Amino acid sequence: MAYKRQIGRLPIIPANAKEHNVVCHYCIVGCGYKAYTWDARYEGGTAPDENKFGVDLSTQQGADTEAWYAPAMYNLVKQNGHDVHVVIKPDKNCVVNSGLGSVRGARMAEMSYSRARNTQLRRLTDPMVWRYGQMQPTSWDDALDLVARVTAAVIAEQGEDGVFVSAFDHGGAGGGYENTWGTGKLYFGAMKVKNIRIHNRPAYNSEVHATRDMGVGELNNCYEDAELADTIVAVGTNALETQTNYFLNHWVPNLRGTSINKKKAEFGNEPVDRCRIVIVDPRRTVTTNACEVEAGKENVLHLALNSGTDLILLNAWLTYVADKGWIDKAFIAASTRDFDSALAANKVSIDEASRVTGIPSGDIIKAAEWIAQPKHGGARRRAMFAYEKGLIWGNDNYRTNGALVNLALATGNIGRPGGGCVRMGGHQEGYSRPSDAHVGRPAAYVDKLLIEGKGGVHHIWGCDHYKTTLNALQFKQAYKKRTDMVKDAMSTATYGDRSAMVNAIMDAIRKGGLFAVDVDIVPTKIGEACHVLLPAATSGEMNLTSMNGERRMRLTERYMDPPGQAMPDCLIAARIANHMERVLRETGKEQLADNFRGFGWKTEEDAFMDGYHKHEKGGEFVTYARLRAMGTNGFQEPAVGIERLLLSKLDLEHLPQRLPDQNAS
Ligand SMILES: Nc1nc2c(c(=O)[nH]1)N[C@H]1C(S)=C(S)[C@@H](COP(=O)(O)OP(=O)(O)OC[C@H]3O[C@@H](n4cnc5c(=O)[nH]c(N)nc54)[C@H](O)[C@@H]3O)O[C@H]1N2
Ligand SMILES: Nc1nc2c(c(=O)[nH]1)N[C@H]1C(S)=C(S)[C@@H](COP(=O)(O)OP(=O)(O)OC[C@H]3O[C@@H](n4cnc5c(=O)[nH]c(N)nc54)[C@H](O)[C@@H]3O)O[C@H]1N2
Ligand code: SF4
Ligand SMILES: [Mo]
Repeated sequence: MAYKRQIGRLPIIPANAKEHNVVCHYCIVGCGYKAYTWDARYEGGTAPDENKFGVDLSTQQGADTEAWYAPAMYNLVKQNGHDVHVVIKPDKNCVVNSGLGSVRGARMAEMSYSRARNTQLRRLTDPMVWRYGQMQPTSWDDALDLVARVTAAVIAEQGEDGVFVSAFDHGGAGGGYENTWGTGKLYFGAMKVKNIRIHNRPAYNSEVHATRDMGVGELNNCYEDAELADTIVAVGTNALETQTNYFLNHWVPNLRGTSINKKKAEFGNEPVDRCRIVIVDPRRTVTTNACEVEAGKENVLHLALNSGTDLILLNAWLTYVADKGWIDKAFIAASTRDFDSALAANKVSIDEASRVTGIPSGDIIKAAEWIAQPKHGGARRRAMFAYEKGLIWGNDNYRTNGALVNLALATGNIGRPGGGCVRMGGHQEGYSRPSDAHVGRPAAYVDKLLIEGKGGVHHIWGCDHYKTTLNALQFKQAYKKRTDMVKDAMSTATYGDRSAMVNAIMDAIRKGGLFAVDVDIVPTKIGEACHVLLPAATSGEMNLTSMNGERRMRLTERYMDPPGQAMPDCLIAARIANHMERVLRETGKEQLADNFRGFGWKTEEDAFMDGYHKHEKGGEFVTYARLRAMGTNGFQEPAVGIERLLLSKLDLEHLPQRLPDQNAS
């Protein structure tokens, strides 16, 4: 972490500072920011025409002034090789956060690589290889030649199933449509890698299979729906801490009652009730406390269930609201199948639910009333269901997730204003890859296979099993042993003798060793076991597209240089492919080599145009230029109805009319 601010006074942003669109990469919410950069030799002045804010800074500013920034929002960085000041501050005009920052996003500048101010100096600046007993810096060509030769040799002996991969599948830093496409085209296009896992789970599968299998994509509403709901049902989500500005900017106004005019405008004569919230969480979280402060205790129901008992609670609610007739029969008939058998199969009494969950029966019933009892005049109550890791990482999450979707469907709360049954989300999203159908279901349990000694080479992209996998201790023990075998073998060969080196590595692999390559922005724990480290550029050091929890797609514009030789992940993937092609041709494997063509990208924009633009629904309408013009508000995916946002009449031709993509995870 960076605390050395070393500054007594912050420079004034000059009127002619460059302005870049930025989306905070730290979490799913994707708050809009602006990065201002200008030559380090100058600064603006206090006169209105001398500063970016256009106000007289020689006078005291008001309490809510925008003409201000905090030390954490400032740094001195490189841009095209020159020193520039950078200020990254929340964008008041972004509808996601309306100018709010958070303890994470508002430190983006301070958390940038700066040699002048000594921040983030632990960033990887050069490719590193294991050479004579330690990691040593080298060139891209040297490091990638080694990676390609070992990977090709493993494929020759074990086939592509010997190539193990761990890779982000999300947006934001260590992700984005550019980088998921780059890695995806490498492992699912050029190769058909089956032993692949995602950053946060040891297999290549969905976190929320059930909702998808039910035909309900997990990001099916807008942040604005939280302002319109009569009741919010929060299951296993601690939104104040983990989706901060979604909570503050869209839940709180409803909890406070200040979104009432929005509701009236949206729903006309429908009765407007005070927003209530049901929180299902074994712990009393800061979110629960904040809700009580904002909505009043009488409008907050915290159900501190026994952990892992959500399924029975959700089914008891479904049973109860159906018995009471508080269901949306027309919606059920038009949009669902087999409702009666679902109801019969999942019947649970309130008493039984109370016994298992430990929640008093009265509270379970009260919550059911808040969720589904019609409002006065018989109007349907609008409920928004939000869930995250407390449900997703629970045992039996398939059925639990399905039970929550059942309840939302039964009460007619999918695809309606003020409704939704949604993940709150983790990282941003940004999934664009060739088909993963060859992985199959159930997907390989990659970490277990690694523990069991399977695989010859492991490519890791922006994730750290040592810290975040299941059964981490056993994983570390097995992994260290296997990668140490290769390290010891490498020390027996002269580094400059590439074929002797590859032979030594392959000998160790045959005995159970594992060759590991880590692509990250900093040294990681699992990186300590690796033989090659490849330095990635991150958000702001490259142009990067992603979407947030309401499918809002934006472009973060590059505003600074990556450290040293670091490159965007998509270009690292492309260069690995180039080296694979070269090495395979050298050894006469022309056919295999041909698979690695099509990676001539020079920039991340090339990767975007090859991936998202060509392959995603409506992607043909999405370009960097258009995204830049759409600023920090961007548009909500899929790219249909984009005619309202497009720049010229010409753009109106051939509009696609398709449904949302279900690929993102
Ligand atoms: N014990 C425990 N384990 C957990 C969880 C938990 O709550 N407790 N949560 C689970 C969940 S939900 C998640 S999402 C995972 C998170 O686990 P990870 O995804 O492994 O963790 P992150 O910290 O998000 O990022 C991983 C790495 O990405 C690197 N990185 C950042 N930007 C870039 C970039 O632009 N390019 C590249 N190549 N790398 C980059 C960072 O330096 C970091 O080392 O953990 C899971 N595991
Ligand atoms: N500050 C910050 N924000 C982040 C992240 C971060 O690292 N730091 N990471 C991002 C990522 S990748 C993710 S996935 C999200 C995670 O966001 P959340 O899911 O909101 O966070 P968690 O703390 O993992 O879990 C939420 C709640 O689940 C509760 N819980 C535990 N067991 C059960 C249970 O059996 N039933 C129910 N109903 N609840 C239970 C816990 O008490 C906890 O309060 O956060 C994102 N935002
Ligand atoms: S809420 Fe999330 S996206 Fe917004 S500033 Fe905080 S960390 Fe960044
Ligand atoms: Mo996550």
